[in-house]
Amino acid sequence: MLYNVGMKNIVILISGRGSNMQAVVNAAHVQKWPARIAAVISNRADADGLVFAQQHGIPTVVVASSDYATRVAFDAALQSAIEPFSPDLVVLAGFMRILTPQFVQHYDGRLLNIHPSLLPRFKGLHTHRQALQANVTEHGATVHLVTAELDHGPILGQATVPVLPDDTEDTLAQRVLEQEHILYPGVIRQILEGKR
Ligand code: NHR
Ligand code: GAR
Repeated sequence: MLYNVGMKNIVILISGRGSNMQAVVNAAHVQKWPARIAAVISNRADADGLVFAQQHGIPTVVVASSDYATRVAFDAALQSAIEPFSPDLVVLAGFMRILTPQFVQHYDGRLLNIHPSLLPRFKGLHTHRQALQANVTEHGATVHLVTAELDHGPILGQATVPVLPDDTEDTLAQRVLEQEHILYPGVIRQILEGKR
């Protein structure tokens, strides 16, 4: 295809399975977004999501966090890997490394995350366990802009699910994940359409 100047570039960062990345790739294709998934970048060489990206002709890059002694050095390498793709948006999709203020500042306003809880509740890791322990009746996921302070950035969208009496971490995580796959592409599409 000819290079299309109207196309925005999206770079997706993953650490594992990459099902949210797949949902974004599929929505971009099916809904004919004015955007290309320019690259999928993982901090782990064994991330399963890399296979899907390769099968879909998307450039992949591994920047192994284990190769870097400090967060600052890793984030500088990550930024160097991202920059050639001239991203309009950098999308965290199950990306498991806390990012330095320097990195976050560079992508200020262009860096998104999906977090598996109804922020501001249950920040950090093991959010489904946190929700079950707190005995909440509703749980869900949040898309937010990434700021230096973890899971504190401006909220762009949320999806809610019920917590059922027999839920385990796994059943709850699965119910939330199904909603993530609808929520994340929806919010990204709104941003591309200038509605946010
Ligand atoms: N970075 C900043 N600066 N701000 C945010 O809001 C970020 C971020 C990086 C990632 C995703 C986040 C989530 O949605 C995210 C938001 C990783 C950890 C974590 O503790 C916490 C939250 C999130 C991602 N990571 C460990 C670390 O020491 C490593 C854990 C592991 O490798 O398994 O980096 O939940
Ligand atoms: C998703 O539930 C995502 O919200 C969460 O991990 C899962 C990744 O799944 N993200 C975090 O916990 C970030 N710390 P995926 O790799 O299949 O998209």
